Amino acid sequence: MALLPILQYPDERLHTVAKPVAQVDDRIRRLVKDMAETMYEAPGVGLAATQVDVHERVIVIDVSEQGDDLLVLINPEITWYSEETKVYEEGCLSVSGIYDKVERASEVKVTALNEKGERFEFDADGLLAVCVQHEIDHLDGKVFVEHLSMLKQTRILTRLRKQQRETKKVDAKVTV
Ligand code: K1U
Ligand code: ZN
Repeated sequence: MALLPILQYPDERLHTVAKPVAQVDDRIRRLVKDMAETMYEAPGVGLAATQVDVHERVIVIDVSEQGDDLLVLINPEITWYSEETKVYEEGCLSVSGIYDKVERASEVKVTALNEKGERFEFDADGLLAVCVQHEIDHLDGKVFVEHLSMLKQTRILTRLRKQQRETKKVDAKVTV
């Protein structure tokens, strides 16, 4: 297994639209294992393949308290959104240190393939519904901050660019 580097916003590659998986084979199962290891180590409750620079429609999620209930979604599709919405304070492993409120459908119905390539369906609410919508946004090249106002997006970009400049300076000092 391997830990995969996670792309950091505003990396342009986060805006790539992922392609459907043509065949669920050992290559995809290896990607799923590496993504799960990367998500648990981060730690996070979800990860989309886009975030590790693989532009295929694969997601891993674990919203359980013990972190022992991995959900693998290959070629996921949301087939129904509730009219009722809910605001949740979201974070993102590709947007370090930024949390903000996003309004999304409070319940969704989802269809996807599992690691064996079998289709399954489920209903999601609560954090699972938020997470599925957040991760499918990643596969469509959208990062959660793009749900926020332009003013907030500008402030976030300024903060992240400053953080990234400072990290580069520290890295340069360490290598000297
Ligand atoms: O897609 C990602 O970057 C993962 C993201 C998923 C997510 C979280 C919350 C709302 C919407 C989507 C994260 O996992 S951010 C980290 C996080 O929420 C968390 C970390 C440790 C324990 C519990 C939660
Ligand atoms: Zn994210």
